[in-house]
Amino acid sequence: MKIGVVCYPTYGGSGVVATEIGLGLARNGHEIHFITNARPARLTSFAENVFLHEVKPIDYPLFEYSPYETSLASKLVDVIKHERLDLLHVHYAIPHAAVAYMAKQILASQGIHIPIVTTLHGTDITIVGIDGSFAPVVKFSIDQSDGVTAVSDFLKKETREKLGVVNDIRVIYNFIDFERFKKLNKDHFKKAIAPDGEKIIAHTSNFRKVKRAEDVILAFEKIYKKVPSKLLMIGDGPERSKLENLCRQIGLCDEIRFLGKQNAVEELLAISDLFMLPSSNESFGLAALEAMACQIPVVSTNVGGIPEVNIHGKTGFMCEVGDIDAMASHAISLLSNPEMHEQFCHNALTRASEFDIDQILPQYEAYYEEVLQKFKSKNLALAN
Ligand code: GMT
Repeated sequence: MKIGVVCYPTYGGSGVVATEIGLGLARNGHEIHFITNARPARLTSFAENVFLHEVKPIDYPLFEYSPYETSLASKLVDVIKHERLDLLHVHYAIPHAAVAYMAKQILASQGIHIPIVTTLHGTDITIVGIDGSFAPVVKFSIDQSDGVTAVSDFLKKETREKLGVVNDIRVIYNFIDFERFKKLNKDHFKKAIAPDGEKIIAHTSNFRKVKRAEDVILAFEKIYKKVPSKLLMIGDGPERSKLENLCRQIGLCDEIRFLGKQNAVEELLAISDLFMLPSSNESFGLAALEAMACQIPVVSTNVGGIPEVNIHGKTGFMCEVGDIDAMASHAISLLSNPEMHEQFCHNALTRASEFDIDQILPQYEAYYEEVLQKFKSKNLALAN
């Protein structure tokens, strides 16, 4: 199949998932065309069957903001027509589902018909999508997609309830590539960060408000009093300077390291003993799954799709949003009980194996086939 993939090229979860699906499909022999405004962060080297088409919006003095949607729609028309794509898969509904719909209509006027699959990732529904300034367009474009997937049951329900979407939604979970995310021996690296055998706690995110990364620091303040430990804050985003100030206020700058955006997250996870995800909402929690694949237990909140990934009392613990005492107390018990910790590490890996890319990728391939068949039958019926 020749498949177009539209996504955000950044370090965010949706871009990562989109890129990994594309690369996996290319390995399976499909021809993949990424259509994005920059090279996706995870598209690091040349891959056979993979093509990149960059969208470059034009600058004109009249525009306060260059109309990216118009440039993307035009690029989609061009790529779909000239590369003869069979299907277009857009990740993150805003604005991709609406732009895909526009491109599809333009192409239909030229006798070219292509089905659109939209994958919902989370904030495109839960935060941005339900905002009144976006909702009608988001709902319409999801309902007009030929196939819709969501990364968790939670997100499927939320899309129905909060946006009133009536289109069928298939849940296809996010996944993990065990070639990359696995327990690695990085003892020399661990020694550099924790020279006296301190425990290492990790948090990865884009430091947006929804991640509540300050709760990681406040919980760490409590953990540190009981267990000699270090905290790794991986990633970057709008809340970072506030977080750094908080570390200064509590006097733990030497114990908390801000590492910025990292390509090889797995190397940092390899030296960690615990992962914390205190988000106020999370449609899936890919960062937690990546930690679990590296055999790290997770202390998280119990919101959104997280309970579909982290199992309370087995692979980690879940707490109410903002319950810093509970997060700290679960972390302390895990870090100070080696037998329990070892059992949880084992359970984390077992659970993560259920999300192996080799199990999930065929679900996308089967779904594409299903959507294509339905699309062809519908077009045939319309033509007769
Ligand atoms: O977490 C973010 O803010 C980034 C966002 C994205 O779309 O890039 O992540 C969402 O999609 C990920 C991949 O499907 C999910 O694992 C995250 O849970 C989800 N984030 C939220 O729902 C807050």
